[in-house]
Amino acid sequence: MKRSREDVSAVAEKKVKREESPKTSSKTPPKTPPKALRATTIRQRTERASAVIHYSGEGTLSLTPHAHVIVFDGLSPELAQKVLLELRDLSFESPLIRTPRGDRVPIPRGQCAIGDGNYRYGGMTVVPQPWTTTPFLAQARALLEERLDQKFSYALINRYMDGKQVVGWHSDDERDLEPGQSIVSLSLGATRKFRVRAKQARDKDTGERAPVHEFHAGHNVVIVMAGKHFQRDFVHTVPRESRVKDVRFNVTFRTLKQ
Ligand SMILES: O=C(O)CCC(=O)C(=O)O
Repeated sequence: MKRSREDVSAVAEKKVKREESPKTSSKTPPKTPPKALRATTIRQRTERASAVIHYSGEGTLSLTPHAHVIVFDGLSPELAQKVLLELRDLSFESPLIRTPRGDRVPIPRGQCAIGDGNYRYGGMTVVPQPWTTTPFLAQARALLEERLDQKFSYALINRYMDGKQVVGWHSDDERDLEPGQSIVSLSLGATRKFRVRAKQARDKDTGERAPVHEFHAGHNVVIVMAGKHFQRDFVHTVPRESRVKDVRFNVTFRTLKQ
């Protein structure tokens, strides 16, 4: 049966209401904005596609008791600018990655890493340079460690030259990462969309298509994927946006297994 736009919005709104109630679990990382993130618009796309729920501003969205998105303004404007300049000077590569069909294709963005150990994904190892290469990024790491009460040993850095460069739907659940730890994403440069949705595209009970939660990944915005089941239960993406003509850098701070 064809669903009207109002029907779908109402369903999505109900879901948002459920998600907006802030969780007080001690598992939620401390020192994060206490307020719940509010949906600003809800857009139904086609009958076949999920509703997209947009969020803006700072706050926490609890998707489940064990999966939260926390958004806040990251660094001082001065430090953000220094980190951006530092990242511009790094050299980036687009290595070949193995697709689910077994082909090997270059990733549609540039990539490099800073850190203390190796990180493997998609059949490749991303060998990092030491933290001393990027002293301002190391300073940013220290501030985020203090704020989120978590140690980060590795920073994967993505460079999107414009809106044609993307990262597809995926979760960061590789063996080399300490399970259940937050992954903290710092955006610098052009604003892009950052989307999250349940891995299971349809609700088990109702058969409804899972909504897509969309956040503005603007300059100096930090988006934390928190909670022990975030990467198990959710996927994320930075989709194509042909209108974006400027470069964006993204740093995801991660905790490697010891
Ligand atoms: O660019 C982003 O915001 C996301 C990057 C990402 O998903 C990743 O590095 O795994």
